[in-house]
Amino acid sequence: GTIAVFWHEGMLGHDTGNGVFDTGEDPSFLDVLEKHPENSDRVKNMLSILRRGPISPFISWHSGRSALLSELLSFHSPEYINELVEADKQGGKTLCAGTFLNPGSLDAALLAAGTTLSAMKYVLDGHGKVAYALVRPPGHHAQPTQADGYCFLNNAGVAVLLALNSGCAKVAVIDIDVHYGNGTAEGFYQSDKVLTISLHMNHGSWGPSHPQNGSVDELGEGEGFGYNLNIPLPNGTGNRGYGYAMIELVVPAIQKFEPDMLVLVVGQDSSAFDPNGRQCLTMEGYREIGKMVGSLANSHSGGRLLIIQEGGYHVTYSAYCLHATLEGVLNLPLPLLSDPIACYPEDEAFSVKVIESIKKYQKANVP
Ligand code: 6DK
Ligand code: ZN
Repeated sequence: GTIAVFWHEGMLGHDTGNGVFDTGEDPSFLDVLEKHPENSDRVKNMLSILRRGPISPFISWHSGRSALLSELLSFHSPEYINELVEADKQGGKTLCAGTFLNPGSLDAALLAAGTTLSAMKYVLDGHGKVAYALVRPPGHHAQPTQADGYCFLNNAGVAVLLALNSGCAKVAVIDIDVHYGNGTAEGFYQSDKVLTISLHMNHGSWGPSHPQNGSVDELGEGEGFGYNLNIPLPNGTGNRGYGYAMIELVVPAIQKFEPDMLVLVVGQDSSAFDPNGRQCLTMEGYREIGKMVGSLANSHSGGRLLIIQEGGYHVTYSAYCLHATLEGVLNLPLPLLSDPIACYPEDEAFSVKVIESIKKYQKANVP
């Protein structure tokens, strides 16, 4: 198979600036400020690894487009869209912590939403089975009536509504970004047509987890009760824990729901090297998740799968994890790209053995 990648250069025009963003600390202590984690470098590397990495023969390239304001109103309120348009006209505005609408930001956000719509339409029209929307700014925190956590427009939300309005009866969303996909969950909280599943950091153990909800008891409301599944996982869960959560929780939920369309909302901030996450996935874990999601699509949604980019802030490793995820989705028999940095032996006996041998050595040699 191949994956149709949708992209538009204009999304690079969202400039998030420099500062101390991960924790909100006072920047006056520091002489060297980092770029905002959600900067254009990260997607430039995602783009280039798909263009020039070993997966490139399996990729077809498609241009994204700008969303019309009217296309956003299925998910967002007219008042909120107006607020964005006004803020843009006035030269920009900070909408909430870490979420800056600067000149060029609204254009980029419209391109992200429109590019996601193009990718969804491509799959709906049957041009291909699997599409990937390489988009920024991200979307899964954006709620019907407000911006949140670097997100302005809910790219997944508008695409899901396009699917529902194009004859899909049921759509399932699996969100593996390290943060809770609260905006998407909220948009479909009362719907039994959209199953939203989010795997994310649980809260309380580490500061920058965002937002401060996403617990297991938030199951949806009214007709939507039982159609929002939250899977909050402890810091350090890693490949095996994510694999187990997929097999034990996600796979059965999708089997039961039988969606016509599957959406994978992907963030590489669940990786072991991400400044904004502590979940310790490596390329291997992403490859396995990709494999499972690809196989779920094949057995339940006629192979139809839309993948949407969200967070992922390590400028090198995010690109590598994206590559690994797409390898998994394609179910390629051998890894095409090896992991340049991860070494997380998960077998406890390994370190026990090493320590025992050091003990033995010291006993014999230290006077
Ligand atoms: N920081 C995302 O990866 C976005 O899910 C994550 C957004 C995290 C926001 C963390 C936050 C502060 C706190 C205080 C002051 C400034 C900044 F949407 C995705 F991009 F995918 O609130
Ligand atoms: Zn995230």
